[in-house]
Amino acid sequence: MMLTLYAIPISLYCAKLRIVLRHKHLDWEEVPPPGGYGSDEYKALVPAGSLPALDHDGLLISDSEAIAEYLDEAFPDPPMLPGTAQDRAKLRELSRFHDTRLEPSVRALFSHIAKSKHEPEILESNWHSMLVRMGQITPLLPGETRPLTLADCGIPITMTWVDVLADHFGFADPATPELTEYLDGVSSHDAVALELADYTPKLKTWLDQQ
Ligand SMILES: N[C@@H](CCC(=O)N[C@@H](CS)C(=O)NCC(=O)O)C(=O)O
Repeated sequence: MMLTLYAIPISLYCAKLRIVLRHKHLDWEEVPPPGGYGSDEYKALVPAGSLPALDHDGLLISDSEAIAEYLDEAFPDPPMLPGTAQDRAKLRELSRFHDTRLEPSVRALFSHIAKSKHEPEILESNWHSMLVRMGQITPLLPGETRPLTLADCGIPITMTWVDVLADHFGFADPATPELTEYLDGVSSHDAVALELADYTPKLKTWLDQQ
């Protein structure tokens, strides 16, 4: 059995998937996209050219959420979408909100990293849009600590970006008490703690180089 993850170290959605792989105690090989990020060679494998993608014994899957759900079905122990149909629907709601709303609002800040001083008004406006999304995700968060689920793998990585970007742009740390409590809870899982310990210094080094 062979799991190959097409990834680059700094990619947020690749880090999300490493949390799933770690939590399921799976061995995987990580390789950069053949031909480089955005290459035609990689687009022959993944038409959108997006990262991550997973090759499981010849089955190639892209999109982190499709991959995460596949891993949960192919390697069900421990289950990461547990409970009733209702419980799973709420977990998917949180996970999709992260992928389609919160993370893109953070991604919209990336273009300011190298030129933050040149467009302060647009930066402020994008930062505000991100704060709105953070406010909207808060009521979707579980109020109590629970086993790690698929919905808990992207949020700690995105919030690590928010943390280092706040520092980079000189904004106050925007995490709400509810988000902080939630992040403390998910970080108590080894898979999250190990990934954050590996990922955060790499992210900071990358940011310092921009
Ligand atoms: N919804 C996709 C988004 C993946 C994504 O945006 N990946 C970034 C790297 S973190 C990327 O590949 N961006 C370049 C592109 O989409 O062409 C997923 O969950 O896999």
